[in-house]
Formats: sequence, structure tokens, C-alpha cells
Amino acid sequence: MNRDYLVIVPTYNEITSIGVLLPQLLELNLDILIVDDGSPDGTADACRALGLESGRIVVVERKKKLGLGSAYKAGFKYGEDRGYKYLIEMDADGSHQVSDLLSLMTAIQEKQPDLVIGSRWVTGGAVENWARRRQWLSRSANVYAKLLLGGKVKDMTAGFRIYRTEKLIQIDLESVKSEGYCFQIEMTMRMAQLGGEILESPITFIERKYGVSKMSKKIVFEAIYRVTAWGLSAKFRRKRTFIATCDRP
Ligand SMILES: Nc1nc2c(ncn2[C@@H]2O[C@H](COP(=O)(O)OP(=O)(O)OP(=O)(O)O)[C@@H](O)[C@H]2O)c(=O)[nH]1
Ligand SMILES: [Mg+2]
Repeated sequence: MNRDYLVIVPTYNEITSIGVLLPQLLELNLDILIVDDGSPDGTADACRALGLESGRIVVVERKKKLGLGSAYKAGFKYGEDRGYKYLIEMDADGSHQVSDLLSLMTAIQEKQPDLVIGSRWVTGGAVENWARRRQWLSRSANVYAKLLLGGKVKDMTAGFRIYRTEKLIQIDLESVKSEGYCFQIEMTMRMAQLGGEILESPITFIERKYGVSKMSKKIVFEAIYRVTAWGLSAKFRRKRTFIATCDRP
């Protein structure tokens, strides 16, 4: 059976969370690709075991931790090569809800944007159990990115998204260098530069219950450095980094 949707889930030491997420995803009409970076806790084996019966879970196992950006690029390449119409990004840690995934799928089907972003910072969006410091970090990262890059997107760092593959293939992924959550900012910027239509749809983001966050100072500094460089270079060339983006309600 040819399915339209491939959900790409990058994992690093998510054995407990993935055991909760995969059975829920298997209830939906989609295929699942796990990109695991040699998790010492056995996440990859657990995913294979969970997928045995359905045959709908593929695990790509890389030898070492290579970063979120590179995991998604590998996943996109896999999905593009196999002709999926839509490619979904979703965290394994339980922060992204399957109920919200259904509304993102409805949004992309009905409104046909090139990218739908599950957004915490639009009307109707929310975060649960997130420490103030994390909320502040996410909001500041978005304010800073918007200040330097322009555009209308309110949650550029969000990692819960659906791309229309037809448009995604226009992005030269080889030249996308961001590794951490800056990858999400860069992909949003690239999509906008190509004139892609971007829609934000509200989600409730829930702090993980199991495992540990991979957020680090290095990841934060990467975002500050790259966003500043893109913003300044656009200003220098008197060019807006973002081309008009659309965020229809
Ligand atoms: N394959 C792979 N997956 C990763 C890597 N880093 C993080 N992940 C996964 O990417 C997803 C998001 O990582 P989190 O640790 O939740 O980081 P985050 O969502 O940016 O940060 P929090 O807000 O603290 O949750 C999770 O499913 C991780 O397991 C990596 O280097 N390689
Ligand atoms: Mg997370």
C-alpha cells in the first residue's frame, strides 16, 4: 500500500518515550522512519521490535551522535527517494502529541501550504510543564530570529512540522549546515526564500516525562551565531532574508 505520509523521528536515548509514541503512531495511516544515532540505551532495537508486526517502522541506525539537522536530512532523503507526498518531523520525547499531528495533517490537506508548523506561540498554542527558563529561551530565540530575519513566522524553532515533498526537494539540503534546533530556523528561512507558503497551526507542547533533553549551550550558541550571520549578511546586501511568507489563520 502506498502511503502519503512518512513521519521521521530522530532518536538519541529515547527508549521509554519511543515505547509510548510508536503504538500511537501505528494507529494512523502513515509510515515511520526512526533515525537513531547509536543510542547506548538500545532505542533502535526497541523500535525494530515494535515495528516487526506492522512492517511500517524502518530504523536507520547511524554509528554516532551526528546531530538533529543531519538526522532530518537523512530522513528527508529517504522520504524523497521513496516518493512520499508529505514528510513529517516529530520528536520522540513525548513533547509532540499525536492528537496535534492529526490537526497538522488536516491543515496541510485542506489548505495545501508547502510547510505547516506546529506552533506554540500562535493563538491556541500552549506549553505544559516547561520551566520558565525554557519558555524564555524559546521565546527569545524566536524574537531574535524574527528581528534579524524578518517574516511572520512566530515559532521558527518548532520541530513539529509537515513539509510538502514537492517543495522540500527544491531546498539544497547539502548546503544546509545547521545541526541543533537552528536547523528548524534555517529550513524555515530556506522555505520562505523559495517563496514557499508557510502556515502555523497551534499545538500544545508538553515537557518530556522520560529521558533527558539534548539541548546544550553549544546548540544555543550555534543558533545565535548563524542567525546573526544570516541577518547581517542580508542587511549588508540590502536584501531581506525572508521573502514574503504567508501565515493564514
Ligand atoms: N538521531 C538523533 N536524534 C537526536 C539528536 N539530538 C536530539 N535528537 C532527538 O531529537 C528530538 C529532540 O531532542 P530533545 O532532546 O527533545 O531536544 P529539544 O526538543 O530541542 O529540547 P527540549 O526542549 O529540552 O526537549 C528527540 O527525539 C531526540 O531524541 C541527535 O544528535 N541525533
Ligand atoms: Mg524535546
